[in-house]
Amino acid sequence: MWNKDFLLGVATAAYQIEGAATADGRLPSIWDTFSATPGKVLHGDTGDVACDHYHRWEQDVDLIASLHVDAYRLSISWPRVMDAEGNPNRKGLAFYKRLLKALRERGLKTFVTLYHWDLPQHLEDAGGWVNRDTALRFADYADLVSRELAGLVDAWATLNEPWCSAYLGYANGHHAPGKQDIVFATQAMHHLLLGHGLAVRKLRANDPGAQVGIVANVGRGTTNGGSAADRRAAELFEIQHNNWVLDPLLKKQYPAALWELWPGAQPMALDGDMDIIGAPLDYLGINYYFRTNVVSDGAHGFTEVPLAGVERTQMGWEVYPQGLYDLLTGFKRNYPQLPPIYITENGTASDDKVVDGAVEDPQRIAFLSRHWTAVDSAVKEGVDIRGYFIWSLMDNFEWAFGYERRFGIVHVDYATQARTPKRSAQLVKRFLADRARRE
Ligand code: PNW
Repeated sequence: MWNKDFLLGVATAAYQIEGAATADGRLPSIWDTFSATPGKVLHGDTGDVACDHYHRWEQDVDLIASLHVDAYRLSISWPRVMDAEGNPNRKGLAFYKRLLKALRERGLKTFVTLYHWDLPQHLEDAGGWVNRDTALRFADYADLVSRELAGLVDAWATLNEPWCSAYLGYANGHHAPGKQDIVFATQAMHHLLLGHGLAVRKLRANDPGAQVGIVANVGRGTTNGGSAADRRAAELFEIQHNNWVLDPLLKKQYPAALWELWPGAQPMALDGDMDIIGAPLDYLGINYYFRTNVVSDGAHGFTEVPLAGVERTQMGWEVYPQGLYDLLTGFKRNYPQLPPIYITENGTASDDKVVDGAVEDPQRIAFLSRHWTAVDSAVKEGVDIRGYFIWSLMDNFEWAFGYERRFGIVHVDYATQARTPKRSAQLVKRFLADRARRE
């Protein structure tokens, strides 16, 4: 797997790194509103400045190139490139054109996500993803961006992690817009997926040379309980996390078990929607972080019971590389239509220590190497995996956890915006230099 045909990259997202929240006519997004609402984000942190990447992008392109990675995954900020009437914001578009050209000049492949959670606030004010019209607005946005940036992108992704947008945004309220109603969440998911399908048509028409896909976060669910109900609970966990998104995309239907879990929460769908949603994909992006242990809740669902004595990260997430192997091989078994896969995110937050001026992150180094082994094993089992992106290039705004949780292989000192490659980044760089020598 470790040859230059298997892409190794680093990933970021617009709201998490760009800052410049009001520059050049950028409109507010739901994350500006959410992070400015007291109690929503740890320490009241916001993305107003973040890593100031909007102003420091040239230096950041140098940084990415210095790692010798093959590819860079970024996202476009919808409220930066389109005004409330749907007209282009030329300054915002020019930023991404400059950035993508610079990446291409360095020989980097570009993976561009259209929606990494920063919905324009004016669309949320009109109902957000619960409103079917947002799917149509998303297709307009995809149309604009793919006409403007055609030829500069190797692989488009429509959405990043629709599960997070729908469930964390509209059911448990941990993410923007902070709504708490499962009926909203299932409707939001349907419109996210519909928006995806409509956007796929625009991307293919406007940029025929690029790959078109979507990115889903997947979680492994297991149980330490002994009953059949507990085993069913673990299945339901995965149905709720993974199949809620993957079945519509790859089987053109929602898993029926969802409506046992959430009676009465079926979304309103129109004739033809599932065919739009299930349009063929060139690739599927998979983001994997951890395993969740569950038992039966005694009714039709599951309850999480954290396992004791396992290794956890700065997020409290269990380190469980086996889960990535289990999921990848399971998808190959269960989805005849499974397209080629890129691991579009994997990585860990850790509490790094500065020792003699170097940033030491031993937990991240072990995490990455164990997950690479899991991916390698899945490739050997015949799963078609074409690349792997580390989340993240650099420390950034970790959503509800603000700046306290650090996922970067490059350390960011937010007071000075100094970027310092951590030990993990040095290892990645050395690994890729060795690979280049072998080729
Ligand atoms: C992903 N969960 O978010 C996102 O794509 C990134 O922007 C983010 O920084 C990264 O993973 C680390 O969190 C997730 O609760 C957030 O299962 C929450 C979950 C999964 C992914």
